[in-house]
Amino acid sequence: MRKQILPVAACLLPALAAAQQRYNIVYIMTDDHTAQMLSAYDTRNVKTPNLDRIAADGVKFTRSFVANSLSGPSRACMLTGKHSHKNGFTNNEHGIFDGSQQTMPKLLQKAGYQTSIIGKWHLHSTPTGFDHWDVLPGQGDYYNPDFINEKGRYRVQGYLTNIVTDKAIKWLDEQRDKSKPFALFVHHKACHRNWLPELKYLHEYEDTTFPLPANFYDNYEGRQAAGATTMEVGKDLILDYDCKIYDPNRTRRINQGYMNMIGRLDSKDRAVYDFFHDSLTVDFYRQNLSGRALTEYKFQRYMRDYAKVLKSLDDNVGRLLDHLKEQGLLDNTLVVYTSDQGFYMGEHGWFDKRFMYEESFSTPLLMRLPKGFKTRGDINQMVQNIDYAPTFLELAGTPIPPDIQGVSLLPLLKGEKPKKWRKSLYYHFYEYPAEHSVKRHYGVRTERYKLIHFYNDIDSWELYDLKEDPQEMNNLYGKPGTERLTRNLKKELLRLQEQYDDSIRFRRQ
Ligand SMILES: [Ca+2]
Repeated sequence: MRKQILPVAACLLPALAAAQQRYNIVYIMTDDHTAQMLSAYDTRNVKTPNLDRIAADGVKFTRSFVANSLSGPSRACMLTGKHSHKNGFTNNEHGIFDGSQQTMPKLLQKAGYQTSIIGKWHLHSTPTGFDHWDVLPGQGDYYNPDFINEKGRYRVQGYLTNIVTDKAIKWLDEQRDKSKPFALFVHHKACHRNWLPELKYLHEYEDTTFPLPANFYDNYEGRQAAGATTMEVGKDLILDYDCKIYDPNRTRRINQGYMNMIGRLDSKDRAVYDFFHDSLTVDFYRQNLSGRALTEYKFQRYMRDYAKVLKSLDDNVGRLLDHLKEQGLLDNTLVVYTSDQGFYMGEHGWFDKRFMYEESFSTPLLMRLPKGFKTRGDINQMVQNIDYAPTFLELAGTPIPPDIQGVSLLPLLKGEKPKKWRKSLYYHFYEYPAEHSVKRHYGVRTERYKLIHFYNDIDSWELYDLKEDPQEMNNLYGKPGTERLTRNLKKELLRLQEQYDDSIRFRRQ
């Protein structure tokens, strides 16, 4: 039989068509952005209209969690689809991410994707698995930040959140190979401590008085680990470093780290910054605050600065969405918005994260789906950041390696109702002794209950009924009537520790 000879153009067409049909991924991850400060989740504090657009046009995960509520470890879980003990990056203080291991960006590259990461990295080793990387050294700076790429370290003038978005847009427009599908990771420093706002937003929210959470004056009764921390708004937020209050005459020693950060501003911008904060400081000393009045003053400063930083972030997410639309990319792209974990906005009297309590165990997760995915609204199944890697791999049409511990969310995005969806989540936090003194702990969360074991230099269990006690104030562990529930949760915890092959386990008594 004679072979049919196709014209050259026709031979190329299927390949071209296949490339065009493959979905792109734009993954936007912020730092310490919590659902209480995202109006698609919670309307009490701020409006985030651009983030809300992602939810309105797509889906909002209402039970979205991390595996380890801390920057580097959380990022490592996301990149590998594995819990901390498997990817090896358990804590920020002693961890260096082993970039030679299997990661989702590397697997996407193998599948023909072009990969790029811009912004915060915080895994200490050089990024691997990215065709293009342009990242912050360590935590990075809000003002006139330094970046590191393959050529070395350099400084960029401007406000970090704007610069990260500029770089993402530039990569999309000018630097990528447009014949390939892409995965772009846009990692913001916003809204990380110490919340330095874009100068144009210095005055935003200054007339807003944010409501105190109901458990702001928590006394930590029955919760030994919660009472041992150093992350209280009243005691532990630092007046100059965090609240930007300092003696206008500069006669007192000011935190050097803070001075270095604002010292990056050029003299004109520095004058604008100082003018605002000097007047704030004069007003602060005039009030002569103490006790609860001082604590609540710090709370308002914290909330306002966080909200200001968030405003620039929301603007920039809107700018990136608009750009994707203008370039005709939205129909073929999964846009993901998440944070590396949640955060306390005064709940339990705290700022920061780390605990397996809901505010910091949770993380916002919004997705705008490519054309053809009809699912909209809330997705209520329990999901975790180890699920992102398998989701992206399945979306890219490439196999999910069996050692990945997360589960692809694609069936949920397709509107399927999987009968065997997970019924419980595993969590493990390691960074202790360390800043904020949150004890090591692991735990299990089911739809309704949570069991946590704090260990290392403590042996303390906590049990919560999330339906009756969503703020986790009433530790039920050891209370009469909870014996069977506790037994079942311990069994489930052990099952998860075995399933995920975590060698640090409790011994069943
Ligand atoms: Ca973080």
